[in-house]
Amino acid sequence: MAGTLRLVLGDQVTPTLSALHGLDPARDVVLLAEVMGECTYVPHHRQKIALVFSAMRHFAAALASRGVRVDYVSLDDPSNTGSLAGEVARAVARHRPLRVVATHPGEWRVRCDLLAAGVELLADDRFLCDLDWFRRWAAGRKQLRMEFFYREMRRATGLLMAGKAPAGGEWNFDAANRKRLPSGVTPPSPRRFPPDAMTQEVLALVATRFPDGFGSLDGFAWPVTPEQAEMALAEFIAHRLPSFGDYQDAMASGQPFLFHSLLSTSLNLGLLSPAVCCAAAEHAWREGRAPLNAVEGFIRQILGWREYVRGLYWLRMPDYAATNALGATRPLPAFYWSGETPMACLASAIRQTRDHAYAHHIQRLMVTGNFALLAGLDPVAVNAWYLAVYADAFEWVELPNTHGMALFADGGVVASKPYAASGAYINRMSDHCRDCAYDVRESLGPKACPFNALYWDFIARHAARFRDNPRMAMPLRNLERMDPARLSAVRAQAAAFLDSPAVAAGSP
Ligand code: FAD
Ligand code: DLZ
Ligand code: SF4
Repeated sequence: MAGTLRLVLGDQVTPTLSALHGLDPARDVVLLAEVMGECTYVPHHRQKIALVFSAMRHFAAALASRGVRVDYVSLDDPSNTGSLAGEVARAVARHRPLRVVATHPGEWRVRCDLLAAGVELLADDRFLCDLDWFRRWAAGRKQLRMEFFYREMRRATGLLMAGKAPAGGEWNFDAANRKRLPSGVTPPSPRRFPPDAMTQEVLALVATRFPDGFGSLDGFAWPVTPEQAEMALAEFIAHRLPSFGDYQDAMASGQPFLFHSLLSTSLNLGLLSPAVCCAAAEHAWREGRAPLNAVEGFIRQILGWREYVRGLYWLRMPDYAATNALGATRPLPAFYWSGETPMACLASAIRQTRDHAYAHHIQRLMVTGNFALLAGLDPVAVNAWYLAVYADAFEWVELPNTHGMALFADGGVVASKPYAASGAYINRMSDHCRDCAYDVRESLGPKACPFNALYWDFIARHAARFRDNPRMAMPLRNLERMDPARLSAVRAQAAAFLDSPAVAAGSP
C-alpha cells in the first residue's frame, strides 16, 4: 500500500510542482501517463505530442534518479486505458494509496475529469499571480483591461519600477515597438536542441502512432528539460532581446522566429519559471545590455498578458467558451490545414505552423486570426485549430487569446475593439504582399487583396453593434464616407470570395 499517489500531467514537468510538495520517497508514487485521449481531443501537431511526451519522459527519469518511485505509463503499454481518469483508476488498483493528488490542470475539461476520478487538486503556484488575487482584482470592475492588471502586477512584483513610478516614466512602450524589419537585417537564429536518444524514441513512436497527423516532425528542436530551457533563455537574453521590442510586430517571409524568444513551450510545460524570465530581462536592462522598450515589451507579455489570460480563463470558464458575440458560423477553410492558398501572408503563417508548430504573435493575431474574424469563422472550429497546431497551446492560454483577442467572440472582455485590419496593415508590417498573387492596393476585381473587401464587409456587417464603441469611431466614419455603390460592390466581392472554392471547408 502506497502513501500518496501523485499524478503529474504533461504540462506539469516542474521539479517544485505543488503535487510533489512533501513527497515521501519511501511511501509515495508519482504517476505520469501518456494517453491517447489527450493526443486526440484536438488533432494536435505531431511536434506538440512529441514535445509533451519527451518532457514527461525526461522528467520521470530525473525523478527516478533522485530515488523517487515513478509509475510511468507509456502510450504503447498494452493495458493503457487511453484516458487520464482510466490511468488514475488503474494506478489506484496497483498501489492502493491513501490519497491521490495532482496540481490543478490547465484545462477545464481535464479538471472535470480529474475531480470525477476522485483526484484532490492542489493550487498551481507556478504563476506570478494567484487566482484569488486575480478574482479580487476583477471583482466589481466593469472592464477587465490587461493594461490595468499589468500595472498592478508591476507594483506588486517591483519589476521595472523606480520607487512607486514605472522605470523610464511610462508603463508601456508599445508605440516604439512597431517597426518593420528592414531589408538586410537577419535575426540571429534561436538556440535549438537536437533530439537526444530519449526524444528520438518519442519521435519514432509519434511517427508510428500518428502517421497521418498534422505537422512535420523533422527539425524538432524544442527544449525538453529545465537545463535546456535555461540555455534557451540565456541565448535569447544575450542575442535577441535587444531587438525584441523594435521588431515585435514585424513579419518577414522565410523568417519564422525573428527576434521572438520561443520560450512559450518551456514556460507552459513548466520547464522555466515566469519569474526567472522576467528577472533575467530586467537584469539585462539594468546592466545596459538591452533597451527599455525591448525589456518592458517582453516583461509585459509574461507578467501582463500571460498572467491576465490565465486569471480570465479560470474566472470565466466554462461559460466563456460558449459565447459567440458576433454570431460567426462559417466552417474552417481547408487551407488552414494545408497552407494552400494564393494569399501569401496566410500561406506563409500556416506553412511555418505546419513545419515548426510555431508562429509568432502577430501572425496568430493579424493573419490567421484576422482572416477568421473578418470571414466570420465559427469560434469553436477556430479555437480547436489554435489548440491543435501550436506546440505551446494549452487551453488556459490559448482560449482567451483566440476566442477573446483574435475573434472578439467574448464580446469585448479581452479586447476593447476587434483586431480587424485590411491588407494595408499586413503590407505595412511585412514583405508578404510583394510576392502575393493579389494586389494589396485593390479592393475590387479578380486581383484585389481579399482582406480589403472582407474588412469593409466586416465593418458594415457589425456597424450597429460597434456604434457605441468609441474605439470604432474612425472605421465607422470611413464606412459612412464610402460611396454606397462602391460599398455594395465591395460587399458583393467579399460574399463571392467567401462562397468560392478558395475558402471551401476542410479538415486535417
Ligand atoms: P515572445 O514573443 O517571445 O513572447 C514572450 C513570452 O510572452 C511568450 O513565450 C509567452 O509566454 C508570453 N506571451 C506573449 N504574448 C502572450 C499572450 N498574448 N498571451 C499569453 N502569453 C503571451 N500563447 C501560448 O503560450 N499558447 C497559446 O496557445 C497561444 N495561442 C494564441 C492564439 C492567438 C490567436 C494569439 C493571438 C496568441 C496566442 N498566444 C499563445 C500568445 C502568443 O502568440 C505566444 O505566446 C507567442 O507567440 C509564443 O512565442 P514566443 O515564445 O516566441 O513569444
Ligand atoms: C497535450 C497533452 C498530450 C498530447 N498528451 C498528454 C498525455 O499523454 N498525458 C498528459 O498527462 N497530458 C498530456 N497533454 C496535456 C493535457 O492534454 C492537458 O493539456 C493538461 O493536462 C492540462 O494541464
Ligand atoms: Fe495577404 Fe493581401 Fe498582402 Fe496577399 S496582398 S499578402 S492576401 S495582405
